[in-house]
Amino acid sequence: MSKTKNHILKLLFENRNDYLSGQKISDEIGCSRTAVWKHIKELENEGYSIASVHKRGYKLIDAPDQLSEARIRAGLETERLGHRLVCKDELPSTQKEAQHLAEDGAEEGTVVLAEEQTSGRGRLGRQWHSPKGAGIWMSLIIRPDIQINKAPQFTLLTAAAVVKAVKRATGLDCEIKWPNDILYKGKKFVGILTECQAEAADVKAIIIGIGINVNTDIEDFPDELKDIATSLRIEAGKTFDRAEIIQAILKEIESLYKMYMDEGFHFIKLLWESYAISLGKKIYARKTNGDVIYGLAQGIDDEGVLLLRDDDGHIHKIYSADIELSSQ
Ligand code: BT5
Repeated sequence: MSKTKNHILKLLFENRNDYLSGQKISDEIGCSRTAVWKHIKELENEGYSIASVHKRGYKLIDAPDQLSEARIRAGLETERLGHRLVCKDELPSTQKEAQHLAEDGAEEGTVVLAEEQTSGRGRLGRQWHSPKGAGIWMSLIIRPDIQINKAPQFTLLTAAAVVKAVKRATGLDCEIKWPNDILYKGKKFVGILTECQAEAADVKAIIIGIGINVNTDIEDFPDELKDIATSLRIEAGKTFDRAEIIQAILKEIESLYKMYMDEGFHFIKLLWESYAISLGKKIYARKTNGDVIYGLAQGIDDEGVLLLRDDDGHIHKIYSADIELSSQ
């Protein structure tokens, strides 16, 4: 979409409840009223419904359920995150695209979004189911001045921010399963994948991938996910505006990120623990090498590592694993 058309759309979204005069739009954008009218016609051809009333101007009545830059920008309250938004219809993976952009020097706050991912990725090469228009598939580039061993803390920071944002945007209370799953009543609807670009021990970029099942219906899930996955629409029985959830997430990540850089991990850790379901419970941790450790999830340490006490009282530090709650 051209820059001018995008700008007009943003103004229409920002003034959704009012008519906006053609003159006001042309003054703001610096183009003629005829040019504004032409762009409005183009937007209508793309599926936007815009009322046009003589002497009053234009008003947005309805918009296609599409994640456009203009839609997300109108109402985005962040200072830095999202100041560059790359919105695509289809990508193999937003994570891969963001990795390339970060390598090419994309600035902090760049966000990549796709309506559909054809090879969405989870951890350890697993797949992430990302059907068209049903969810939020996004990757955010940040460039904190930290050492690489601190990077996993950003998975926990992101999880806490997403829980807060989902509550704010939808009213639903959800929980975190260490390290990167967000569940509602025991079913997963958010996955987080943080990846790092580093030089020696210094972080150059962290790419935070967030996948959220927003308006997915149960029949959209493949059979193997039907019993373990859910979506906000399935749980709340209504359709959500994905742009509002994205705005809330970027806002929450920005404020926790600022807190992290000013005061360190401590507060984030407390917040994360308040949302975690597994703490204080007996769990099985299946490590990447296949070993399974059984014990009590005691908490996380200051690096974000899970501390597991086995029946002999020995404390295991779990850096990477899948965990399962024990029924005992
Ligand atoms: C994750 O991995 O949960 C991280 C998922 C990150 C996805 C985002 S979307 C935007 C960005 N671009 C990408 O390509 N990826 C990121 P993990 O903990 O490994 O969980 C993967 C497992 O979750 C799979 O093996 C399935 O069992 C399950 N799963 C796959 N798709 C799902 C979905 N849509 N909803 C719930 N569970 C799913």
